Amino acid sequence: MGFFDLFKKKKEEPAVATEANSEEITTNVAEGEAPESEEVASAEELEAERKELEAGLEKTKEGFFGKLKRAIAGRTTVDADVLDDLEEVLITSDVGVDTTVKIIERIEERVARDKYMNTEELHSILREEIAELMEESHRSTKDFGIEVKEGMPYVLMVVGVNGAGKTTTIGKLAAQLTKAGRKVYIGAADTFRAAAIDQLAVWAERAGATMVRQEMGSDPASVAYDTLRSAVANGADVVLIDTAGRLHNKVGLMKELTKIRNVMAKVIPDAPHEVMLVLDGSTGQNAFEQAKHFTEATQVTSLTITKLDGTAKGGVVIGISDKFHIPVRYIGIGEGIDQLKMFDRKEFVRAMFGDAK
Ligand SMILES: Nc1nc2c(ncn2[C@@H]2O[C@H](COP(=O)(O)OP(=O)(O)OP(=O)(O)O)[C@@H](O)[C@H]2O)c(=O)[nH]1
Ligand SMILES: [Mg+2]
Repeated sequence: MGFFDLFKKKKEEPAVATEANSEEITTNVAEGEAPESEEVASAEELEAERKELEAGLEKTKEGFFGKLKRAIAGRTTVDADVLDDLEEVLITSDVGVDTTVKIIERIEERVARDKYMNTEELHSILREEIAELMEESHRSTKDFGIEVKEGMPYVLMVVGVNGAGKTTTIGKLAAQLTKAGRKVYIGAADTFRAAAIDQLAVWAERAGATMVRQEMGSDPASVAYDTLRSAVANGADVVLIDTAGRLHNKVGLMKELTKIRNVMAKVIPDAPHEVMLVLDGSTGQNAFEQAKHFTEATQVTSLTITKLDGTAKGGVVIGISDKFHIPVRYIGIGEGIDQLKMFDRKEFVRAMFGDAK
């Protein structure tokens, strides 16, 4: 659940025909009679959100804290041995070597400055340093963090390897946006296999979004073009473009993504407004490799890390965000439609460390 539950009345507008090969599927969503104004999340809702996030990150928290606890058991002050052990804890929690070194150096500086630091203080300093390393990505919780533009659809292209969770993330995101009263178009530009298009169609229907599709095997750029044309003609607020993740060869990937971007810019000159790389958090270090691969192939402007439920490798969120200087926009903590969360670095750290004492 998002922080805001907005059920604005969906506007009825006539569908405008898409290009020759495309088929447009609009789902009629049940129209809610809901308040027009934003509802501020209540304390109970906030608490429920926190509990859900904590549950989703439980394995990472257990792994990290279990190791940290063992590392500092019986020690009272933060000395070189404790720092060595902390370094190992961070690395084995998938934070990544570079970010671990950065964190250790910062703590060393503070120990040198403050002369004495007990192991309890270490917790609160770790929280501070970790939160600071990650970039804040959302200015507002309105529209699930998407900065919808007036008069032009906001175009978000989703990239990532096979199985990372792109289609699922698009479905969840579309659901949050339609719930916020936004008109959402989804482009099935992963034309690699029929099942991929059908899977997206199921999500689009659940979310109450309109999907634009072509035959399996057709040109992804052509699907993206048609989706944008149709979205503009029908006054959509947000366009989500699904892409195939099978092009492991960098040159091929670069060509494909560049082609899709270029045709979209023909319809909306500054599109795509966001290129979101979806990474499977449970792959740990592999997610770093994928981030490297994709950032070299195209300009990636945001990240979503999925499957953080069921893995102790959630430390990747910290390391990837720091290493690539790309903000994490969302995290996936389950397969359910409402199990995509807006990433908030303070809430993330809070879920990992618990409330400050
Ligand atoms: N537990 C869990 N599973 C997830 C999450 N996100 C996605 N999945 C699952 O991961 C699997 C792959 O997700 P897809 O969305 O199909 O991945 P994709 O990137 O579109 O894959 P391709 O279309 O094959 O490139 C599905 O079984 C999803 O249900 C998550 O946050 N948590
Ligand atoms: Mg997919």
